[in-house]
Parts: sequence; structure tokens; C-alpha cells
Amino acid sequence: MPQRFMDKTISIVGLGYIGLPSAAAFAARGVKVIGVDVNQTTVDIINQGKIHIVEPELDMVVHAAVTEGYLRATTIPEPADAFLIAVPTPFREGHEPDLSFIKAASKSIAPVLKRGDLIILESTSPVGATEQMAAWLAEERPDLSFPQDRGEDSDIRVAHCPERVLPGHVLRELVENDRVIGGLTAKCSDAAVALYKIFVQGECIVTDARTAEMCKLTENASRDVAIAFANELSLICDKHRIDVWELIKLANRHPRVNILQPGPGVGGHCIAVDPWFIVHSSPEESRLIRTARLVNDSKPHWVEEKVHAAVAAAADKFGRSRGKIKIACMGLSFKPDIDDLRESPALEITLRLAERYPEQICVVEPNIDALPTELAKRGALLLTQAEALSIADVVVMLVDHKPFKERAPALRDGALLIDTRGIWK
Ligand code: SAJ
Repeated sequence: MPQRFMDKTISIVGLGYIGLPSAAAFAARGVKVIGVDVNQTTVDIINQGKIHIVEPELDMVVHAAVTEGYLRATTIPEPADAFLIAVPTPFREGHEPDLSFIKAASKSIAPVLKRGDLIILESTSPVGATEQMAAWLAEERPDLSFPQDRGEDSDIRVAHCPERVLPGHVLRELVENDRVIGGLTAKCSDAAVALYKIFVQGECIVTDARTAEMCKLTENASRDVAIAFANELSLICDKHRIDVWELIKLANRHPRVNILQPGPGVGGHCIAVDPWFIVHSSPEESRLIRTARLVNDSKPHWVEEKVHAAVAAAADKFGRSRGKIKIACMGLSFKPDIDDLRESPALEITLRLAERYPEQICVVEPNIDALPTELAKRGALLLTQAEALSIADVVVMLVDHKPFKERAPALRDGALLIDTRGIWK
């Protein structure tokens, strides 16, 4: 294990889905970590050795780190030797990247910086954000020199190292994944590599900051484009009465074809957001990336239209009014086997259906204990799979959770199925 940072203090700014697991990973290797977050409740929860997010095994690691005294959280930054910034980068109106959280984090740590400190931006960022962050820091601390002015001789080192961990597998991927490290100078990169080597077993590959920024956006845009291809195929196949999942399986038998899976749309905080950073900076050139976003964003609406048609067909079939047709929505989370409902197309579809068919919706979501209030307000019920399927006239499969995949259940006689994941077909 590299010694350079072992007896030093690392500060993680932003204790969310990336910051907290990273803090825990350093602390678990016996490094002193100060976590900083603007939210007092988050800080209090962590200082009690508990966590405010859901991620397998994270609770145990945080509990041990806090109890053994390696991790402590605070709302006010304190001096440290390395600062890792992991705050959100959402977009504003017109898909313009919102760097205000990075700016606020930089301003908050600026007063405690000292000669020799390393600052790493981990937040997914548009190209140029790391240079911008360094400029904000330099503005606040004219007494220190920064790499943009003093190159290799600067007092402060600055680098970008995007996170690339998959929610649900964060602790394993933090350790095993390769890291792309883009320093503003070679010494900045070296320092960042030494820091990550404390717990990263994957390779730490060095590049410049702009390439590292673009690399992260490229990874998520690449996945978005690939999913959009599958989603577009699902629309075409539906029109031609072809089973898209069988088609994809067959096409993937080709040694150089690897099509992803269609679904109800693309959710989460990353894949549906990051490609817009590319489009915003290069609107003329990024036609394919923009179109992929639009294709994926329009899929929930297409699914809703299918449900409306099924409700009408069920009403005819059972000789009841549309207002008496029961609809079961299977799954709410943005992807399988997690409880995360953020930016979930399944939730978006279910909410819109609940507005149109109040009191007619039941939801099966094995990973939550209570429905979001907007759904409960519309009279939607959270039921078990057996309960829901015993009353549903229309079944909408939205998330391919493990318990749903285990075996296709029998639906009620004559019930109609819309399977957006191809697991019950
Ligand atoms: N999805 C499909 N079809 C597929 C695969 C995914 O419809 O074949 C949908 C999922 O259901 C979900 C969405 O795409 O709604 C995104 O899920 P995901 O599992 O592809 O990705 P995320 O958002 O959980 O995590 C991604 C990862 N990026 C890549 O795989 C390139 C992760 O490594 C990143 O760290 C993360 O974004 C991030 O934080 O940027």
C-alpha cells in the first residue's frame, strides 16, 4: 500500500451515493477521513455510524469506520491533505450543466487549504469543469499558487477522477474498477494516483483533465445510445409483430453484435443526464447522442399509450367501463433489485396511470415498504404479487426484479399483459 497519504487526512466533500462509499473505503484502510456535507441530518446520521442511502454492505463499513474513529462527518470543512469533491452536477433549463454545487464546495474548502494539498473533482462534469474549479479556488486564495498559473511548481495540486461505480455494486466496483485520472499537470496526476492506490486494486490510468471529463460522459452516452437502439428496435418489432427479445438473442449470436435490452425508458441520475453535457457543449456535432436521449425519453409515453389501449380492450372484453378496470404495475425502481426510485421511468409511468385511473392501480414493488405519497394520494395500493395478480385486468411489467423473473405467474383469466422487459411475455 502506498505510504504517501497513509498518515495524512483525507476530506470528502459531499457524502452522497459516491462520497460516502469513498469515505468508507479510505477509512476502512486505516486512513483518517473527514466527511463534509451541507446537510446537518446527513452528518448526524453518519456520526451515529449509520447511513442515509441504500447500498449493500455500506452500513457495516460506515459503522466500523465511525466506531473505530477513522471517519467523522461535519458541516464545516477542516484542514486536510487531500480533498475529494463528490457533489451533484445536475442540469438547468435547456440542459445547461449546473456547476453551482462544485462552486459552493470549492469556496467552502478554500479557507482551509494549505501548501501541498491535493484537490480532486470526482463529480461527473462537463469538459473544462476542473479548470473552472481550479480558477474558483485561485480566486479565493491569491496567497497560494495553482497549476494553471505555476504548472508543476504550484502549491496546490488539482485533478479530475470521475467515479464510474454501478449503484448496487458500489463497494466492490470502487475497489476493482480501473480509474481514469486527469491531473492539471503530471505531478497532480501522480498525487491523485497515490491517493487512489490506497484502496483501488484496478489500474489507475493517467490522462489530462479534459480527457478524463469527456471519458466519463462518453461512457454513459455510449450506454445511452446502445439502450436507445434496443428501445427503437422494440417499437419497430411491435409494429411488425416480432418478439424483440427473441430477435435480439438471435442477432447477438453474431460474434460482433451485442445489443442491449429494451425497457420502459432510461432512469437514474447518470445515463439520462450526462449525455446532455456533451450535447450542450457541441449541439451541432452531437446529433446521434441527442437523438438517443430523445428516443429513450419518449419510451415511457409509448408504454402509457399501450396501457390505455389495453384498458380499452379489457373494458370491451369484460363488458365493464374503463373506470372499473384494475391495473397492476410491476416494479417502480429505476432498475432491478434496488429501492432507488429516482428518475425512474417505471414510477413516471405508474404516476401518470394513477392520474388517469385513480383508485384503479395496484403496485408490486418488493424493495419498498410504502408507496410514494403522490401515488398513495391517487388511491394506488402496494400489494404482494399474488394479491395484485388475483385482481388485475391489465398487468404492466416495468422492472425485471429477481422475484418477478423467477417464474412467470399465471394471470387472471383474460387479463392483458404489457411486458416492457420481456420476462413474462
Ligand atoms: N437499461 C435498459 N436496458 C439495458 C441496460 C439498462 O433499459 O440493457 C436501463 C436501466 O433499466 C436503467 C438505466 O438504463 O433505467 C440505467 O441503468 P444502468 O444499470 O445502465 O446504469 P446506472 O445509471 O445504474 O449506472 C451508470 C453506469 N454507467 C455505465 O454502465 C456506462 C455506472 O458505471 C456509472 O458509474 C453510473 O451510471 C454513474 O454514476 O454515472
